[in-house]
Formats: sequence, C-alpha cells, structure tokens
Amino acid sequence: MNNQTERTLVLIKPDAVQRGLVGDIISRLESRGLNISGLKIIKIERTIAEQHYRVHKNRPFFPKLVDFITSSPVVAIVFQGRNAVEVTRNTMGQTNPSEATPGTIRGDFAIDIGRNLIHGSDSIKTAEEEILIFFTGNELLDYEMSTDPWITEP
Ligand code: IDP
Ligand code: MG
Repeated sequence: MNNQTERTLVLIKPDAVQRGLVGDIISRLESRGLNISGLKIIKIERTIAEQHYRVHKNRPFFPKLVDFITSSPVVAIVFQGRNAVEVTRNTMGQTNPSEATPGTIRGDFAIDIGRNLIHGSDSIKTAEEEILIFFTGNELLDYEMSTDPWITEP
C-alpha cells in the first residue's frame, strides 16, 4: 500500500443480504475503483456487535441495532484504495436513507434509518479498529490490479 492508499470496513447488513442486494452494493464500490482486500459472510455474535457499535451504547436505538445486525448473516468486506474511507461513505449516502441523495446506495434502495443496508467506517482510525474486529492479518491481501494506473494517476 502506498501512503495515499487506505483500507475501510464495509458490512453489507442483514437487510441487504436478505433482499439480494449484495452483488449490487459490491459492484458500486468496485466500480468506483476500490479493490477487495478481504471478504467473508458471517453471522455476527452479540458481543462482537456490541463492541463494533460501542460508540452508540447509550443511544435509545442501541438494543434494536444490535438485535438487527445479529439477526441474519452479513457480508464483511475490507475495501482498499485511494481515499477509501471517504469514497465509501459518499457512495453509501446519508445515515437516514430518507435524506440520502439518489445515486447513493441508501438513496436508491432504502427509506428507513433502521434498515439502511450498509455500514462503512467513518474515519481512518475507526477503520483500523473495526477491521481488527472482523479480520485477521492473513485474511487481508495487498495486491496490484493491472487497472490501477487507469483508476488513480500514479
Ligand atoms: P452510519 O451507519 O451512517 O455511520 P451511525 O450514526 O454510526 O451511522 O449509526 C450507526 C447505525 O445505527 C446506523 O447505520 C443506523 O442503522 C442506526 N441508527 C443511527 N441512528 C439511528 C436512529 O436515530 N434510529 C434508529 N437507528 C439509528
Ligand atoms: Mg457510523
């Protein structure tokens, strides 16, 4: 990874998996030029969900959020690329899908804040912490794509 390359954690949430939107969501992020460094389908344990969402533990929606994210499998992905954190957040759209811009994942496929399809890390620091919750080092690959020079100016 060069010094402009970042990694970010994406969770394709249970609603998106159940609605058959996994391929579409991956495709949107892949098409922007992010590369998949790690990927797996998992059922999140309650203690892991509580750790992942610990910043929200005093919010009224916390119990329902943990119930939801542990209710059915999620697809966990580490995307890698230039400005991966910001690019992923912009592609996801606003937290509340009712306010999300059309053209974003949430703006095109969702209407309810409790069913907003996708998680993406909100900073480089958060990304580093969240990736460690879901992936071990040997599950993450750092590799060149022949298209890289056509995506980012070297
Ligand atoms: P983010 O997913 O866009 O980063 P956060 O503020 O980090 O949004 O909230 C984490 C998740 O908690 C959201 O994606 C959403 O599923 C849920 N959430 C946030 N705010 C509310 C709320 O006011 N009511 C219900 N669920 C919420
Ligand atoms: Mg967040």
